[in-house]
Amino acid sequence: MTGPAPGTVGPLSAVVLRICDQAERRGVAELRSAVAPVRAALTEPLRVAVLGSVNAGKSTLVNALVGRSVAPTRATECTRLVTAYRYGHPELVEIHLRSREIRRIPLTRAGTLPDELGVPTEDVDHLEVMLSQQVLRTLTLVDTPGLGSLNIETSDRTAEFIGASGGAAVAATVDAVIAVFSADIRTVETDVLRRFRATSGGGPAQSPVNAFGVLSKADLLGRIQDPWPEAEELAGDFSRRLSDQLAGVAPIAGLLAETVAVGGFTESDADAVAALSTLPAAERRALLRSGEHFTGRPAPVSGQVRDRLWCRLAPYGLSVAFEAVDRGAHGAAAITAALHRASRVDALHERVTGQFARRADALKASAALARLEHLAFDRTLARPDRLWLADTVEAARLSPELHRLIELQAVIETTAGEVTLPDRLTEALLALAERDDPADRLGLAAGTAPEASARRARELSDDFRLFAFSAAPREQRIASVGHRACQLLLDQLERDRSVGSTLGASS
Ligand SMILES: Nc1nc2c(ncn2[C@@H]2O[C@H](COP(=O)(O)OP(=O)(O)OP(=O)(O)O)[C@@H](O)[C@H]2O)c(=O)[nH]1
Ligand SMILES: [Mg+2]
Repeated sequence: MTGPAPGTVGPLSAVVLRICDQAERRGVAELRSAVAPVRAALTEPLRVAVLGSVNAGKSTLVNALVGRSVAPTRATECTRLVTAYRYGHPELVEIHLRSREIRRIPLTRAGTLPDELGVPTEDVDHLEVMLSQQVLRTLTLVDTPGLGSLNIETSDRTAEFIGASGGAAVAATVDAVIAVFSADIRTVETDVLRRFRATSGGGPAQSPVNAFGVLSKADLLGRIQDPWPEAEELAGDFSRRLSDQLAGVAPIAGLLAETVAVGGFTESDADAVAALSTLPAAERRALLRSGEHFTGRPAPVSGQVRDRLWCRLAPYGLSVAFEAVDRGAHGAAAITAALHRASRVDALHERVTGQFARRADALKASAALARLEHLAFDRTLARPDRLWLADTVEAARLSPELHRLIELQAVIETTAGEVTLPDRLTEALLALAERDDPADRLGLAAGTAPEASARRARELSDDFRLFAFSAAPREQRIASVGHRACQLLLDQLERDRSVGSTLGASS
């Protein structure tokens, strides 16, 4: 199986990987096999699960993110199975059976999942689909069966896979979650999200780092020409109601996003839209009233082509395309650019790259620590091993090496507006938590001399400390994180300096 080279493990994940190595060296078979999946997840790209109710638009969103219409968006056997899309050659489908056997079958000629697997779905644990899409080098996307499905087993598969069902947490291999909503929030979703949060390491007082929401099908809300005011209002409402479980909810037009991402709007589609645009405005509006109107009313484009346009763009996309042509857009590329903007998919990409991919190391390390912590309660392991795990994980959490996880959490709380620091300290905390080079972390130019960096670290450390004196408890806690980050950075600068002088002396 193709995964990233072990060398690409980030510094925080490396700390947790060392705990896994120590666990293996204890030489206890049960402990070793319990820790093996945690270890494996640390050496792979971040695993992000897309979950939500039946028909919410999950698979459409997965396709939009993968950049290929590979996940089925019609009811087939596969929509009832957890399916991970990951980077790998050659492209194929791995059927992971409950018996632990793995069968391999090809994708269809169109490069999609086959409708039938040739194995009863009850025997299948999950599917892993190897694809050569570049985006999967940094993220593995996991499509899940709809929560709240009439078929309880289908729904349970999702809960089990993301580790939200009771004791199965350790089996979970998901580091982060995108929750997809259509028009409402159902209890089953909030339950699963709450349990995911509990098993993935986020404390109740902290904002979620590893989960955000998408209000998909935003194009179906409000006016055809401009669904956004209603979509934003609803997304804002979801965001407030789920603020304990999600770092915000972004409205997007998922179907349009998929069409654009997979290059589904062609030159012949552009010609068809141009031909339809010649119709009077009132007739265009009448066409957009329903699928039957669009394909059935007299128009200078064949019914078959119109059917395809309706399926790929839906009324909102068509209205955007007409408007683009009215404004002089010509050809597939120009209309596609307008559709891309109109889908608001960039908000999703920003979250996926900003919140998830950029913080992959921290998210993976956090998820792995939480999994190890859960193992400490796993009664199938011997008591000494459980105690050892509990102590080792606790010590790691408090270690200077993993302080970055605490800093990151502090940033999330600050940027979510839950804690108010003076702007200069917010900026300083952000740089400390999110950057790598010591000078850069202190807001100084790259290549700044270590002495000047140390001076700045001391100043900043004092600034955080003095602010904490008169701050409210929450702010105090965040400021002390900033203070400790500065102190640890000072230690690092001292160490680097002494290594430098030793090297200087020996050369
Ligand atoms: N208009 C519109 N239709 C959408 C959008 N997203 C999905 N759909 C349609 O909604 C239907 C369901 O979409 P899927 O992506 O299969 O939904 P799902 O959540 O994966 O469904 P299950 O796997 O069966 O639970 C399909 O017909 C999609 O084309 C959207 O943003 N706008
Ligand atoms: Mg689906």
